[in-house]
Amino acid sequence: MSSQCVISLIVGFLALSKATIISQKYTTKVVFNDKKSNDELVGEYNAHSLTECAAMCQRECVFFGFNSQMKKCRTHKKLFTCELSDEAGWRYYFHYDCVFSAMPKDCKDICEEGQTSTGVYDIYPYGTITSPVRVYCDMTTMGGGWTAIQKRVDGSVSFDRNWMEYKIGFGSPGQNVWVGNDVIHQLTKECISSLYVSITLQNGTTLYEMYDGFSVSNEAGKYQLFLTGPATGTLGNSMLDTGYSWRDLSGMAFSTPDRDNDRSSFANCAANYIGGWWFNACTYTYLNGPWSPGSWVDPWYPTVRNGTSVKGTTMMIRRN
Ligand SMILES: [Ca+2]
Repeated sequence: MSSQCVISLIVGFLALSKATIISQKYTTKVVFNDKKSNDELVGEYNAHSLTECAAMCQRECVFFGFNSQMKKCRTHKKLFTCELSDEAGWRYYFHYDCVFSAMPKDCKDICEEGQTSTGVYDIYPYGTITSPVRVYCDMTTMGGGWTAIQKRVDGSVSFDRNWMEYKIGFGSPGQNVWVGNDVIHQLTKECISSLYVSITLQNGTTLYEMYDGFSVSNEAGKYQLFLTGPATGTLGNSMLDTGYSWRDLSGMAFSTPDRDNDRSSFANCAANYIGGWWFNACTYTYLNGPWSPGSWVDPWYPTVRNGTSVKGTTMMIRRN
């Protein structure tokens, strides 16, 4: 079944207006007439009424069918089907709450659904089915459920980008990617997340640092970074505790070569460092630099100095 088909079904549902509410959670609006789907059937039960049937649509149930003649009720895990066949007497209904909760808003939700494979998934951070974001989910590191906001595997994608490109994101999930500042804000605006940063060196060694608190404000707030500890790991706490207040990054606005929001009155850090970041004046940590070791200024001072050949980087977040 095509994804377009899935979307048209769901959009059709979202377009339903003024359905009669049985209870807070259910609508009597008939969505399929004399149609049946056995896709992701949870179970078939006896039910005297539509209300009783609706009440059987609990966890994992996204839509349900009631046959008033047979007094039967079917509950289904998913509505992702277009392969419907005729079956007399059945009417199908959506379960409001579950339609929305069935859409994972981040990789943590996908992990909690039981997905254990690291890879690329669609998430719905905006809560609407029409605006999915394709992301890389790490399901193994530190318990899994991490949404990658930045990843680099080689130098094939330039991170020397302007404000708009960092806003909407660029690259390909699972390869080289910046997920986009709007998405990062959306993912962190309601719940504080943890941040996991890693740098893999040419010899295969991976160093990491994990921060307990990470969130980013909206565009009007210049995607200001809020970062708190405690920090643990092998890279060192260079984003926060540098020993120089003009290098610490918490509270910094995001800057790109075309938007100097940094704390240096004489330098344009993003232009000098060739990429976007939460520059202070300027920084001791910088994951978005030019791939060439000669041009990439201190990815993570003092652990990974400039001139170090980097094999890969990752920035991932997970709701606390
Ligand atoms: Ca400046």
